[in-house]
Amino acid sequence: MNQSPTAIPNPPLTIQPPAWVRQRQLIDWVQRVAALTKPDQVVWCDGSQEEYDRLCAQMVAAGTLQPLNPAKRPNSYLAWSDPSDVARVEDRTFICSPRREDAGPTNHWVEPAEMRLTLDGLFDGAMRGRTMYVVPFSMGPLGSPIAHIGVELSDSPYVVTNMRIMTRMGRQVYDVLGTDGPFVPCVHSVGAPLAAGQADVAWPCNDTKYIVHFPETREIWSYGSGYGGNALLGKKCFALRIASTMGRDQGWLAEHMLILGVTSPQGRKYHVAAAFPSACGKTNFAMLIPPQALGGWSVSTIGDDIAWIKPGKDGRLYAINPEAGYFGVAPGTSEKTNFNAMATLKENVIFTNVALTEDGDVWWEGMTDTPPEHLTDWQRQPWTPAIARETGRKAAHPNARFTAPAEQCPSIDADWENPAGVPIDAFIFGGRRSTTVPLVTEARNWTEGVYMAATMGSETTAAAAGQQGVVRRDPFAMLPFCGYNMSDYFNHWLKTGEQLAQQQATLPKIFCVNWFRKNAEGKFVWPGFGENMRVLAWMVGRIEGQAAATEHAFGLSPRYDDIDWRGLDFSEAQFAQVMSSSADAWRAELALHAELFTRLQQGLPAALTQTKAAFEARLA
Ligand code: SAT
Ligand code: MN
Repeated sequence: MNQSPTAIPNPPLTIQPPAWVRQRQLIDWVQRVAALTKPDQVVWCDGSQEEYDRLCAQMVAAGTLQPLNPAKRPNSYLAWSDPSDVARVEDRTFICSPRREDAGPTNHWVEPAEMRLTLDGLFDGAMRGRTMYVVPFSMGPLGSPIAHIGVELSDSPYVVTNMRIMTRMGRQVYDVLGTDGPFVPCVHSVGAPLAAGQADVAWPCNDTKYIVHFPETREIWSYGSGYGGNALLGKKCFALRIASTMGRDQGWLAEHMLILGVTSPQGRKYHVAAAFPSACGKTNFAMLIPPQALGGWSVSTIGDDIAWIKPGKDGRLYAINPEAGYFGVAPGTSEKTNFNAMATLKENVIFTNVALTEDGDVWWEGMTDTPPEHLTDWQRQPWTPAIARETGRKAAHPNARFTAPAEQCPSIDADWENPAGVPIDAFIFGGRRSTTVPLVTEARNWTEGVYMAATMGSETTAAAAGQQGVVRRDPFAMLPFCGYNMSDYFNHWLKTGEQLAQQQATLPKIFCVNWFRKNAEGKFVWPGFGENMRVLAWMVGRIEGQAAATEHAFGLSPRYDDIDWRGLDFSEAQFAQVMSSSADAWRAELALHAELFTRLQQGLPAALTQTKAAFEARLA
């Protein structure tokens, strides 16, 4: 009997895992998610160059990617997102622990069963008309004792190609998993199913967005966005939110920190991990080129965004960069501000939301002193400097990004893939503050350092949707990324210090910095970038017990003469400007700390309220 093809009901989707996938639980999970999301097909990614090239070609055909001029930027592409999908959505980010207090007052919480019902509804058929890609990845060098594995199921080829740059992605991950190795399941859909015959758009997404974490079962579900931290689930969702809860349970730290190596002119090498909020210069600091006049310092890059830090047997803390690429902010990046980043971006890059030049290359504000005469801006509109002057329209979105392989960075550290990690000698915490917070302060002890980090404030940036330039408390630069109760997180840091001290270890020093002080005209006073080496050199001097410091109410600071000024015209008066902190300004600041503490209240470690009281007493 003849039946027309349309009358044949769809057979249940067969997911057909390749022979190299042997983890049974994983296969069952893929089957379940496919049954729920109903994609047209399932593709098991192997991470090969052929696969990457094929997906890029497919996205070029679909209008998602534009190939750049191979003579200018070999093997590189430009993506323009939907104008509504350009940054992380903190309001739509949820931590679904069983109890509200486990997520704490700084996270959005929904009861897990309730959230699962919502997600079941959203993901039912969400991948119709699309392909579901199975993306295995390792955060950290494959097989490192500090590394962990995740698998992302996504209906976005943009996500797959970005994940291949940002993580160790591909078939080799299954060898580490074996038949029963643990992995963090991550499900992602752009939330734009296609009906039969419906044409796709260049950047599918949905106005409804959910970025959901279940810390107890270590699961991630992301819906509605194709962008950065919302969609590349190895990054903020796994390597920070889920990993911070793993760290709490297993005695280690997952931090929003760059990691750098710094070698003194005498050839002694130290490692520093530094936390700054998104879009506050972590990538620039990690790739810093020391001024030549300082004579023989060098800086090498281990990571630019995330550090996983585990205590070693010797009582020191060892850090790895769990990522394999940089998802950095393009605007403001130039040969002057970050030469190494520009060199990293020469080839094999995916750019997102930067402008396109007439000769098929990319441009963004700050890349060159003089902008090109004609561009196509990130919203696909013609752009000229005159249009920009008239309308204020930017050629690149302020949160435009590059995705580039870490190994292409000229300053990459020889140990960046060392599975054992690098020993940390100092932590730096920094916010973006036009006023009040001095250029650099050293904590007198671990507890004081934890206090400084916990009470850090920063002006908001374009990295997250919402109002920009408003000061908010951003403890440890982890406000959007801590997967559990912030008070418990502070406690975890205090406990980590106590445990190291018990082993008679030398604890890393803790410093607080602010590169962003402005004068009355609203101009930055501190030159920043490579000149930050001067502050870093002073810190190394402090680690070595060589550099002097004076004590004041909030800790220890260099005097003008304690910093090496060779090759820079920076006066004592300017230094006083970036170091100044009036008692009134600090009283106002302490009132903001008090507000934070009131908000956190439950479980807030007594050591922090005591430290605050001690500061107040010193200030009185
Ligand atoms: O979260 S993103 O990866 O999009 C960028 C950031 O906020 O650091
Ligand atoms: Mn970041």
